[in-house]
Amino acid sequence: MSMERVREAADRIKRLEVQGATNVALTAMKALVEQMKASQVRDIDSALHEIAEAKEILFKSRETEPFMRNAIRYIEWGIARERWETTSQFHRLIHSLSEDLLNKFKEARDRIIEVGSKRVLDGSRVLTHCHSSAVSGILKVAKEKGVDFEVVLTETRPVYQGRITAREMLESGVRTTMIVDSAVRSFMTKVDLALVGADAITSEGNIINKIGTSLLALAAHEARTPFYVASELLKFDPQTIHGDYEAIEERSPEELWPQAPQELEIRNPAFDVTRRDYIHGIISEEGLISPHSIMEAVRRRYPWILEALGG
Ligand code: RI2
Repeated sequence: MSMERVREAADRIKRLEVQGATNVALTAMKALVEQMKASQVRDIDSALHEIAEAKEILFKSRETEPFMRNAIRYIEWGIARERWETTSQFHRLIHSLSEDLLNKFKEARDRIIEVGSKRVLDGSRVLTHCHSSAVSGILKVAKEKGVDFEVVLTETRPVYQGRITAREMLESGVRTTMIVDSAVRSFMTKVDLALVGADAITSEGNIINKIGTSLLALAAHEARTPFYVASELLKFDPQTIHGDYEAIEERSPEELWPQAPQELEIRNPAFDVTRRDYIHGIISEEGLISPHSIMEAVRRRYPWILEALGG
C-alpha cells in the first residue's frame, strides 16, 4: 500500500498549507479514513499494520499536535475493539468511527463557543495571538450576538498567522488593531482580556501554543489582565502523564531569514509552554475549567484518550 492520500495530507500539514491544531487533526483523520476505505484489509493484523504505517507518516508531519494523534488513536482503538470480519464491515466501521469523531469535534467546538462568547463583554478589548479557529469562533459569535468589542492582535512572527485572524475579524465587522509581537506588554494595560488557543494541554494543566504565548501570559499576569485559553480537551497529551515532555517543533531557519549569513545560528521553535499558574481558565467542552482540574475533565469526557495510548 502506497499511503498516497496520507503522504499527501502529511505534506500539506508540514508545509503549513493546513494550519491550526483543529484543521491539522481534521485533515489527518480524513486522509487516514480515505486511505482505509480504499484498502482491502481482511483482518485485524493487516488493519493495524496499515494504521501503524499511516501514524508513522502523519505523526512526523508536525510534532506538537496531540489533537491529531488522539484522533488517529481513536480510529485505531475502535478497529481493535469492535467486531468485524469482512472488508466491507471494516469499511463501514471506519466510516462510523470517523463520523463519531466528527460529531465529538463539532459538539466540543459548539460548547467552547457558547461558553467563551459570554466572556467577551460590551465595550471591552480582547488581545489575541496567532490564529486559532476556536478563538475566532468565539469572537465571531460574540459579534453576531451584538456585543460591541474590539480586538488587538499580534502579527505573530515568523509566518504571520495574525493576518489570518485579522482578515476574519474584519470580515465579521470587528474593529481590529494589529501590533508587532514585541508590543504585547505596552498594550496589555489597554485590553480587558487575553484569549488564545492551544496546540497541546499537559497533565499538569500547562498549555502549549504558538511561540510568544508564554510572554503574553507573563505580561497579562503582571498587568492583572485575565488570560484565558480556548481549547478542546481533545488536545490533551496522555503521554505527559508518564512524564514525557511534549516535543516542541523546531521549524526551518529560512522562515526567519532566508539567505542569512551562514555562520549565524538561527533557532525557530514554533511553540512555547505556558505554566498553569498564569492561566485563569481553559474554555473547553467541559465548560470553563481550572487548569488544575484537567485530568478529571479528560477522564470524565474522553476516557478513551487514556485507554487508547499505544505509542
Ligand atoms: P485551533 C496554531 O498553531 C496556533 O498555535 C493556535 O493557537 C493553535 O494552532 C490552535 O488552533 P499552528 O498550527 O485548533 O498554526 O484553535 O502552528 O484552530
